Amino acid sequence: MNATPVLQVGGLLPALEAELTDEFDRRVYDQAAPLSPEAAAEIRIAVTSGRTGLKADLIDQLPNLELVANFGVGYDGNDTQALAARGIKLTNTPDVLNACVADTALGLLLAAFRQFPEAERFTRAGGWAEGRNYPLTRRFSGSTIGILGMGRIGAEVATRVEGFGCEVLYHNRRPVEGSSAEYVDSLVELARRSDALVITVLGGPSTKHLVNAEVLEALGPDGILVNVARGTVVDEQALIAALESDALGGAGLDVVEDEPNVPAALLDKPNVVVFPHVGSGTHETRADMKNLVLANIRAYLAGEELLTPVALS
Ligand code: 8YV
Repeated sequence: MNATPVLQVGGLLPALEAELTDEFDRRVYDQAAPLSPEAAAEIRIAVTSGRTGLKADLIDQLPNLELVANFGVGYDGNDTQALAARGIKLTNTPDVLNACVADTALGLLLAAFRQFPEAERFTRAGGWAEGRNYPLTRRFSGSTIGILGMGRIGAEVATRVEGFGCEVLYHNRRPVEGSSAEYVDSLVELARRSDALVITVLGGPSTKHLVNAEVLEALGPDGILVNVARGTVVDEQALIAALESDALGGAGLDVVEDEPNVPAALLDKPNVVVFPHVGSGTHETRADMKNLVLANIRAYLAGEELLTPVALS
């Protein structure tokens, strides 16, 4: 029996590419050499990552596309309207990465409140050996943490910061049943009441620039912004302006708007910490994500229910 063709769109985890090659007929989409109509017609299944995705022009070229398996919980790189219009199914990789992304949020909170990366650079640069003290920073334990997006990852962040004696508030479109954290129905109000605002909402058009100048102003000169979601959620120019005018206390970012290009204005500040989008980047979690992508494809081909379908409206 011939292996099922699977179209890879964008770079993937090497282990996932290897398993796609072993188990399926992996074909790599090359934007510079578009598929012939014959080759395009053979594709029922595509695999991509959250940040690359399938855009409408590619979806249009694939008349028999039935399933897009997305490596990542965020699927904002895909044109979901174009997929929904054709009834094409989409899967993502939720839950398996919650712990690592929440750990990353914790790392950024501690790094930004305490300026740990800058303090370490100070040691390496000889500042300590020269007899100088590193400037005092801000206490994280016991602070008030506002979570924008109390979903699965937000809930894991809440559990962790509670262990540090923090009070947790959150804002969502609707209150979350069973959450012990306090719901705040306005994002500006959440920012005003929080020492740090942690972003864990999905990316995409519905959350674009949700964290704008007004929200940053409400967070205030001692406030810290942490983003482990998507760079698009934050108005980056407003963030830079707030940092430059000391209207915001600091930021810890795992994501920026135009990855991997980090604005120079974010890199030269001791109170800003930028990670290279490593939220889910551990061997264990990436292996779990890979296995979930493959399990969804296998389930689809076996005519079984998808494990983690995305509800497309
Ligand atoms: C990955 C992510 O870095 O799950 C997501 O939405 O952003 C990350 O886990 C990404 O999908 C891999 O390219």
